[in-house]
Amino acid sequence: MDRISIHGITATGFHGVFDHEKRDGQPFTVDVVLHTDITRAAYSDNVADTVDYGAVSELVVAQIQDGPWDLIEKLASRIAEAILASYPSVATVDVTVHKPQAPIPVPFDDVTIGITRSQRQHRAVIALGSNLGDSGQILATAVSEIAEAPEVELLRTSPVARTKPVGGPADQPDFLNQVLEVHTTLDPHALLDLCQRIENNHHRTREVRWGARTLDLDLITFGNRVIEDERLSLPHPRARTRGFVLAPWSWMDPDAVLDGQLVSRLAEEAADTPDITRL
Ligand code: PH2
Ligand code: MG
Ligand code: MG
Repeated sequence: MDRISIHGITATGFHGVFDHEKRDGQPFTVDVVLHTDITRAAYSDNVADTVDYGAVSELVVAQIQDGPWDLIEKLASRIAEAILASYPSVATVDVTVHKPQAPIPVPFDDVTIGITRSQRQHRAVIALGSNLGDSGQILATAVSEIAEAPEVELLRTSPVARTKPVGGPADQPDFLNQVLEVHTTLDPHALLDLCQRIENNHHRTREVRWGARTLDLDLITFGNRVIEDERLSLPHPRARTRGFVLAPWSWMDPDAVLDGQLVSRLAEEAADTPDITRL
């Protein structure tokens, strides 16, 4: 992972256990190291593709001026949380808070707290389908595109399934289907955005519901999250009856559970499962 470091951000704060510290204030100095992938910015030369160190510095100063808190542990933790919340592309942040004028009754140079905090990882299941073009190649490319996203870590991939079309126009070719499990620091809607960007890379058009498609990426589960909005229903409302999702999912993860039921059991019960071939 690449790093953006800012050293010596200084402001007056009022943190401390003693009353005189909360009354008089003193200088606090902060160093931050942002662990983030700068590949896209290096290519585009566009500040919108990276983390603006000026904005981060202002955010740090705002945290120094907030409170007051008794402990610099608390200040360091608030700074880390604020940076991770504002910048999803920062995977990990190191924060050091210096309090060089702390009330320590012996000669000393500096006292610091150093912490490292990371984005919370969520586990998500994504289903892929294709029945137009070179579907095997399209699925393989889509898997690498998902894996290459800096906020996504590919955990497991299922074998590919050849499946009969379920629903939609009658004369469609067979599908290839596959299921992935990922760790991601993205929220569900941002993961959906990523999936739709990858679909669009493969010239996916959305004319016919359940019609033939070069690539379909469906978010099946996102941790235990239950979501029902205009863009997203989680867990995917049709996954529990679709052998073309359940069968490859159960091959990848025999212990997987959906809605309190074993995915392998649901796969056995799905109407389209008998026509599925494992490639
Ligand atoms: N996707 C659909 C509708 N029908 N049938 C199969 N076999 N595989 C799919 O991926 C599929 C489908 C809607 O996305
Ligand atoms: Mg679909
Ligand atoms: Mg879809």
